[in-house]
Amino acid sequence: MTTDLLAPYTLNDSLELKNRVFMAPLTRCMADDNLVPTQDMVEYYARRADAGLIISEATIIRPDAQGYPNTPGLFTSEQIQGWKKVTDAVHANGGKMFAQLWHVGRVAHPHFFDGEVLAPSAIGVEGSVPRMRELTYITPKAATKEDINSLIADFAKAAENAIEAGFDGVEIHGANGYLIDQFLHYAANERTDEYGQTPENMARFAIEVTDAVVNAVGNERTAIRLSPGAYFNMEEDKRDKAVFDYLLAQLDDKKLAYIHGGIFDDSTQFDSLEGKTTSQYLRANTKTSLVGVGSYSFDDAKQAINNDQFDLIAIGRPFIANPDYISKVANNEELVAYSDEMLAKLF
Ligand code: FNR
Ligand code: 8K6
Repeated sequence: MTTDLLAPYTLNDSLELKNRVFMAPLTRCMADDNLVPTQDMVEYYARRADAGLIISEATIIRPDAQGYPNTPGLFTSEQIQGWKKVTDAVHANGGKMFAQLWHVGRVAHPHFFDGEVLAPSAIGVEGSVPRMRELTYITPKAATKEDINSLIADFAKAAENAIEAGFDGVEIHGANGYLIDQFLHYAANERTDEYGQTPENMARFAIEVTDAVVNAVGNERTAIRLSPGAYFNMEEDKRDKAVFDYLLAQLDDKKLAYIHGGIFDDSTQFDSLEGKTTSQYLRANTKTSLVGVGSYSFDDAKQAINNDQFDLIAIGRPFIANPDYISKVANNEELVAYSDEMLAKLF
């Protein structure tokens, strides 16, 4: 029997979804200068409420989490009220929405805030901020134990704020070379304390953040995105796999809503994952509901789910190009092709 991706689906007996197609988190850099969601953002998300679950664009947990212009936040009451308008509009259209909680770590830039750039270790990235190429990345400060405790507390606080803002849950952004991912890869983590050197230690920050968020909002409302293969602002290292093996085994006990791969093209095979793709590796190492992503067409996603490669699919760029993605694929209508120029405005 083939699975109908567009039929209602109950995730973990707790979250009723209209279908198995998520809108992937997509940074748009369109919040106002106080990092508050705008009316255009309300309408942009409301137009996409036919997705089974919308995952918000990555949303910063506190000021020093910022690495790109006008990315929204979830740490002021104004930002919470702004997001409430978004979630109300999505709910009014019958949709559901999780907030993606973000700290960019060493990819932050002090242009955006007063203070230091924090990361696991004082290892910088090459290059400069997208859209603001004059801002060259700086060498971060290795977070102290006190910094780490405050980061964990601020992830939990942002999760609470997300629920206050009307989100149905949160996805911890543990992927794509940002703060949590920096702890998980040897290329960015040279710590010699209990957060470095061994898989158990390198997974500790991700686990502590997850535990704090679960404690704040509940396991069924907590998900995490992970990039076991390094591909964005990160160098691959064959030792990384043992860190993810350990982390995934620990996460399984927490009964999270889902695990979501972080990758642009899921046909990418990683040497560090013994030649596996992101979804192949994750499927083999977690029992948690798995969301696949990365350059999938609807038909390819259907086939992958029918082959039991993952349970749900997240669609990114096609959802930018087609606000009515779900009705188009349901009716076999042709999709508008995505192009980078579409990032210039919300529609
Ligand atoms: C992204 N992606 C991304 N990922 C994430 O975890 N948080 C984010 O905020 C963003 N922002 C973002 C912006 C833009 C413009 C693009 C194109 C991508 C990655 C995204 O969620 C997804 O993994 C990829 O786009 C691959 O899926 P598609 O687009 O091939 O379906
Ligand atoms: C849209 C501007 C703000 C940037 C937000 C960060 C999200 C990433 C945007 C796309 C970057 C593409 C990088 C793809 C790397 C693939 C390497 C194989």
